[in-house]
Amino acid sequence: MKIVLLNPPMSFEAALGKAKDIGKYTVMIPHGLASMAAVLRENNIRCNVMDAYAENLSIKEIVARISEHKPSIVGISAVTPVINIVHSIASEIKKNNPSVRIVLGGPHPSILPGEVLNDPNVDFVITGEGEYAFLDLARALDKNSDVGSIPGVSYRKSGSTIHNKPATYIKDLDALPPPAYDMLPMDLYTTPPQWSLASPSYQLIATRGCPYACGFCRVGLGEEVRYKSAGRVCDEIEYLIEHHDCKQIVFVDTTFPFNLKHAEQVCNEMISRGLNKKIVWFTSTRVDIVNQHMLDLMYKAGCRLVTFGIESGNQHILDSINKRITLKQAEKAVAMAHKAKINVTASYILGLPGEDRRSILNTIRFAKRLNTLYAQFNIIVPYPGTKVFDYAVRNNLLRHRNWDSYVSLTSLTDLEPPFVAEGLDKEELLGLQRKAYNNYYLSPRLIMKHLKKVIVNREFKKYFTLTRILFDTFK
Ligand code: B12
Ligand code: SF4
Repeated sequence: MKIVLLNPPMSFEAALGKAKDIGKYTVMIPHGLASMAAVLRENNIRCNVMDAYAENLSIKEIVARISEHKPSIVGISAVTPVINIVHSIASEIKKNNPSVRIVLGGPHPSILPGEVLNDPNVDFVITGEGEYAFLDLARALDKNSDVGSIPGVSYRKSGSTIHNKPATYIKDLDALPPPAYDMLPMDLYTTPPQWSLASPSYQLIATRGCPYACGFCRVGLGEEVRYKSAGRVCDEIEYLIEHHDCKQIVFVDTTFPFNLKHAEQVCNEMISRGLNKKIVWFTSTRVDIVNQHMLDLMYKAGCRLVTFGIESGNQHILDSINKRITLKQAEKAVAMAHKAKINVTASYILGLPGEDRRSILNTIRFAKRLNTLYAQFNIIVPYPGTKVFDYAVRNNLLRHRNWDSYVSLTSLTDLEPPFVAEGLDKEELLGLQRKAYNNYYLSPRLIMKHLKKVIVNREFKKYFTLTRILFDTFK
């Protein structure tokens, strides 16, 4: 039995329009596939990872490579905006290799397995974590045995769609083998310039799961947070230093640190192994989780940049999306991070349900008051499985289900926003996003702050790239 795991490509031009160059800077390790590949290998199953996103492969090139590998199963990962490309790839693979079984997994198939299985070229969907469900499915297919008892698997049988009982989430993340980095094109991975503190930079996962259920979000790895031990996290970092000369780690967890105890364990282990002298790191966490002691320790362990999801400058909007934070907590967390000498990226969402021009202007004002080094103003995308999606459907505000357009939206593409809140129209929303970026980054106070960093840290190349991207994007 031979398996190919595929990270599908995405058209930067279609998704990012004039800002397509940004795509080149956001090619990150597909950690889900890397972990699944490691589990297959550990169980003596031959497997390859094809990162068509990183290699920017066309459908033709993907199909040609798959024909060379001659796999019996192809597993493909899908987020919402790539699902249509994934269906096209599945169709082309089947045309050339009709006996290959196609299995889909990842955030989009996990929430809409029935819709995905309407495509006759897709044989199975695995919902939730893929490692063990995929291993069990592959073994069952190899032996031609029944798949009905494998948790997490959906499939067609006699004209109807069967959803087996859901799989339980993996309790002990340390029991997973380390990600199969050796199967990936490691030289191709990049970190967006605003997250980039040193190069080469690689991504890592220290936890899985999130209990918060914010209205705009659904990651799909369960509500219970599971942690890699401090030793395991540091072993993975040491591997990346030894084998790939890693100088920066980007934690792509939904929330890391998630609590003080784990933060202390990981940071102290980094310090005791001297990793804080070899790498710097960046992470995303919540404003209600951090405290001064934690941030000071994070700095000591090498953290230089943190993202807080602040989302809105309006308390009633924060409450309506179930963010469970207050504006006061946001201000305090940013002040504490600055005191700890950690720079901050604040992430905001514009156009949430109930928003109008006034509330968005409030968010822009609030963002300016916080004065973080970077601010990101994303327009809401109602991903299936989120409460915002359900709200849009319920209130007849979902304008289309063209999944290709479910990407970060800007006025630089011709993509139609799938949702525009009742108090706004599309042009106004896009105009407010432009205003947010212009107001934020053209403030003399922030320009001075960045200039100081350019000179003190000699970050000329990074700032040249960032300025070019911003100029291309918002000129
Ligand atoms: C890093 C990251 C990126 C990186 C790299 C993505 C990549 N190649 O992996 C970049 C910056 C490029 C990115 C881009 C986007 N991302 Co992103 N990203 C993440 C992030 C933070 C981490 C992904 C990760 O490594 N997770 C850890 C691993 C272990 O989990 P996993 O990937 O989900 O994999 C497990 C299961 O899903 C499953 N599985 C996954 N693939 C497969 C395949 C098969 C065959 C099977 C059986 C199972 C399976 O098994 C895996 C192991 O258990 C997640 C949030 C998160 N923390 O998960 C968002 C997330 C996946 N991204 C999301 C989104 C929306 C996007 C964008 C559309 C944003 C945009 N620009 O508009 C783009 C899409 C571009 C693209 N083609 O990928 C959403 C997906 C929502 C959705 N419904 O699709 C998430 C969940 C964030 C969120 N909260 O909304 N992303
Ligand atoms: S936004 Fe962050 S805290 Fe909220 S549900 Fe998503 S991952 Fe969890």
